[in-house]
Amino acid sequence: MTAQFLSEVQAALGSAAIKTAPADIEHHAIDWRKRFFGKPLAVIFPANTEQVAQVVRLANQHKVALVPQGGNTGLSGGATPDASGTQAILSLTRLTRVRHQDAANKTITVEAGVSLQRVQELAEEMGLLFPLSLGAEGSATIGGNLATNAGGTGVLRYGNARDLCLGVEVVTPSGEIWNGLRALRKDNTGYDLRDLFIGSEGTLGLITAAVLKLYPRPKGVMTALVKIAGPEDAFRLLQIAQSRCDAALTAFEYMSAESTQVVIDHFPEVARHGAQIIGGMTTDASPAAASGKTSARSDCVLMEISHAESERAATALLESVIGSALEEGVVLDAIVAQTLAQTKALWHLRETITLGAAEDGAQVKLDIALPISALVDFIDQMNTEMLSAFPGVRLHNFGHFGDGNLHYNIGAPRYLAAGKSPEERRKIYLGYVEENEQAIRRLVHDRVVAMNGSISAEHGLGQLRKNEARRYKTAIEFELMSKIKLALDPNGILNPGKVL
Ligand code: FAD
Ligand code: 2HG
Ligand code: ZN
Repeated sequence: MTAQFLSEVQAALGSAAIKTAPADIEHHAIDWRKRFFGKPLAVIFPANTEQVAQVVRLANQHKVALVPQGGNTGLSGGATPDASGTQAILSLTRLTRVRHQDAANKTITVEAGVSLQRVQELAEEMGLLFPLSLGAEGSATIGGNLATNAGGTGVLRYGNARDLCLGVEVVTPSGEIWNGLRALRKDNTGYDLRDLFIGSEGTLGLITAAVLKLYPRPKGVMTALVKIAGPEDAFRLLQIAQSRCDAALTAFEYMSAESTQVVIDHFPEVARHGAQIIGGMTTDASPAAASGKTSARSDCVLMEISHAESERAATALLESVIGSALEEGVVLDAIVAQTLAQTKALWHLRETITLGAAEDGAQVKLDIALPISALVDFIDQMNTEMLSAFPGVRLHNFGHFGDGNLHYNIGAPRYLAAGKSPEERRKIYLGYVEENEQAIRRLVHDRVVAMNGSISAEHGLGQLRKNEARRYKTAIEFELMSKIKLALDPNGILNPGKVL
């Protein structure tokens, strides 16, 4: 059955569109974090929407499951097949055409395999802004961004991927093509199918193209890295910034001292740019090390203010926020980026936390959302509870504080690997995480749900949180989701074993 499927796909798409050699497909079979290991039947690379539809029709005929994949940067194992050797990965990365650019309507229509970074560049060439922004934007695709309803660092002002999409083209699980590429900001003509597919993590349809919403480029964008005493001051700073700037506050990212420590440890040259604020530098590059001392580590906030009119206006706003916060004792110190290079360096520090953590070894990854008013209580209570239940663990808590979204990640106790080689350390940390992950997740998620929060703000359920969603979603919510899946994909062809 699977052999017949592959030979028919080959006849339809050509042999270059199918890869089966282990060396060619290995990096498609493992997720970015190297926590899920699949064994795909093949990786199929259709070149256009019609070919995607052909593959899906053949998959239905032969009852072969398809796992959609874009840049494979997802953090929940959604793009990784199971280990049965019967599921085929359907990569959308060859769908890279830019179909339409409409500066007057402020929209761009691109195919699913175009990288997020490319869309940002195209928008810039149009004199506009595509504000979705995340650390993996060089590899992540628009199809993957929409399928996961990605968040990132611009949500505070511009919303998540769903808010930035006006229309989609979708290949349904039965292999039909739905052209929903409407470039409209208002369209109340029945059920919102677009929003059904966005965030469905490849379980309801294959997104093959999308109309994306662009914005005017602000004339002034100013960034500051700010040292704070703890989460409560992050909250107070957010209130000050929002009351003074309203929508001009375009990013507000919190980083606990422990979260930037992995950047200090593994990418000291990146951490150096924020050393004055984050402290703790122990490398030769740091002023503290040069003076023979190690400074105390601090929590911090990366704050961005954008102004439609001018850089001067953005600077004035940022300085007024920092001035008030200093006066009220909310902020201990601040670096305001003076050049584009400094701005990039501060953002690079923030975006390197995930890479630093990966270099450090396994962590328990959490991606929670809470009402912003509950964040401080959550962090305070959770930190105490966590350290008492799992003594010595590292609280790598950071993220999109302004959206109420924290990556409340937990690292294995550092002492476990004291004096060990990096390879041994990674093995030890992985062992700790494997042993304690379920209990840690339960502890955090029980509290999050009790405080009316969400167990996934932006990374999705994939396979990582599938069972947890069952635990926390109400029976009716789960039943409605299952009915939708069954109605659209009765043969269970698309991404089985994910989400539901
Ligand atoms: P993949 O990983 O290939 O797939 C993700 C899911 O979407 C899978 O379920 C897959 O089956 C499905 N899928 C992919 N393409 C399609 C398609 N065309 N049609 C239907 N289904 C499809 N995420 C955030 O939200 N915010 C962040 O700030 C953020 N930062 C990150 C930083 C780093 C360093 C890394 C490694 C990841 C980060 N992520 C973040 C997670 C990830 O980048 C996003 O989830 C991204 O949207 C995934 O895009 P992708 O193309 O890599 O999708
Ligand atoms: C980010 O905000 C990403 O940088 C990744 O969502 C979060 O590493 C993580 O857990
Ligand atoms: Zn994030």
